[in-house]
Amino acid sequence: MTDELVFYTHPMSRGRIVRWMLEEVGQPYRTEVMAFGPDMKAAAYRAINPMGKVPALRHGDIVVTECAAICAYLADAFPAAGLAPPPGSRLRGTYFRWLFFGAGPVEAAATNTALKLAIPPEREGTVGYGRMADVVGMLEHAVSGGTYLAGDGFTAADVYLGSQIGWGMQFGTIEKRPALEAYWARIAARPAAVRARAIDDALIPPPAAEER
Ligand SMILES: N[C@@H](CCC(=O)N[C@@H](CS)C(=O)NCC(=O)O)C(=O)O
Repeated sequence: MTDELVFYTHPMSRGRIVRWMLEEVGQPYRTEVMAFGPDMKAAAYRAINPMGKVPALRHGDIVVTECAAICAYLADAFPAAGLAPPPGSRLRGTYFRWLFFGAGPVEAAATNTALKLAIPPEREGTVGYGRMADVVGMLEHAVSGGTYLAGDGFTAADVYLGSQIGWGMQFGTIEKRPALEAYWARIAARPAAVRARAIDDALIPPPAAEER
């Protein structure tokens, strides 16, 4: 077993969140770019992620999938980067709150909005996110408590939920609000975020290479 970090991604995917996190962590990693379509669904890659989706991270013989889990894992695996409140800190409650709010309600609400799947008002009590207006209100609440989501320090929760806020506003799945825009402008300017965007932008294949 080695301790190598291998990052499976596509430059136009949620893998951009993990790239940002890896750049924040600052440890060496190797990127495996997976083409959408048959390669991603082939047995070789399903041995890494049976879902046949990106991103995935392999750290030695451990595989982590799911953007939020990968971000949280990296923060814990490399504590010197200071990307999570330390174990025992009550701020971990806030940190987990926003990580999981992103992975559950925000992800579902944004996907349903993108697909124009409307929740009938009488079923909002059944749906985990209730209604989009409340999700956006909650996001405003999350970014309004301080500079970052979990106290004064930037954490993996900012990488993950921040990415959903920023890209959600960009793609029109999350309504723009001044507090959300100000928060996104603040975190998207971080050197690691800028570096990550540049790396992924350079990896975007020309259209013909993606046609199958
Ligand atoms: N819940 C997963 C979502 C992963 C996902 O849906 N990835 C998309 C790209 S953003 C994908 O791999 N799509 C290709 C496919 O399903 O064939 C996460 O948060 O990591």
